[in-house]
Amino acid sequence: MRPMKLILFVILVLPFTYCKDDPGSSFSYDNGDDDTTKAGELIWSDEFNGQGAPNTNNWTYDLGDNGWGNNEVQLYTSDRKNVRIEDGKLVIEAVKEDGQWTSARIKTQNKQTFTHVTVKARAKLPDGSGTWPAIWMLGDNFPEVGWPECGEIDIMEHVGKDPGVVHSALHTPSSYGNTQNTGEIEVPDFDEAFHVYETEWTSERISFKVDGELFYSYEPTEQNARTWPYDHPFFLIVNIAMGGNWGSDPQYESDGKKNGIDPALERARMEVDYIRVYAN
Ligand SMILES: [Ca+2]
Repeated sequence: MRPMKLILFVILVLPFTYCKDDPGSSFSYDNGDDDTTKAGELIWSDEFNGQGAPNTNNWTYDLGDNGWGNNEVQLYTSDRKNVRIEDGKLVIEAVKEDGQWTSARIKTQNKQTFTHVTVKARAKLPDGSGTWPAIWMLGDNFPEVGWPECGEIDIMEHVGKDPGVVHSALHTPSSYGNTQNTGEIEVPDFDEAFHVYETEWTSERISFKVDGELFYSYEPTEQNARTWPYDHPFFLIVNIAMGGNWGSDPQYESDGKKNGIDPALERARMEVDYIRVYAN
């Protein structure tokens, strides 16, 4: 290849095609890498600056009202009333209009994916029984292998019917749904203050912290496809579900559905100041 063509190839093509796959390395990610990243180094972030829609370099949408596998009641939209950048924050807001809940679920699928990284998300959560906000990750082979084979990492989940208790969990072929691989921590001012929800994911274990305080760690004694679907890229998801198998509050349910939401609730708002991803 002639030098000028080689330079153009390096500048234009390599950043989009290079995929780090070094088995001797303690970290990898597939969204462009200069091969000099050190543990603890910031490799990607969204600070949610600007106004309007989330950055399309990073985020795309899940849309619709199919219940999302959990009998959830909300309709996911990409409308600014449900998802927007405002005052340096990502705002996801579930809204009730004419009895119908709309909300948003955004994801970095096919845009930004990561393997063996630490994720820190600084967020303030919604209050209200029936809300179910989450910041989480799903294996990018989900379309091919399905769930739970792709693996799931729940960085933060909160159900408003049990206010002030933040949950983190892993879903794997060996334990999923009502998974045994879960931990929780009390965050009494979850809806009034920003806290840093953190997951440290290495090739050996996945640990969960709030404001730096470790409260759960998953480290199977034997790693195999059933216990450890965590050696491939994952994408990020941020959403507020309403009702659903876990979020629904039984005291407000009707017609035998998982639609238990405080009838006095009109809005539920989550704000995310940043999501930062670091090499491990
Ligand atoms: Ca910010």
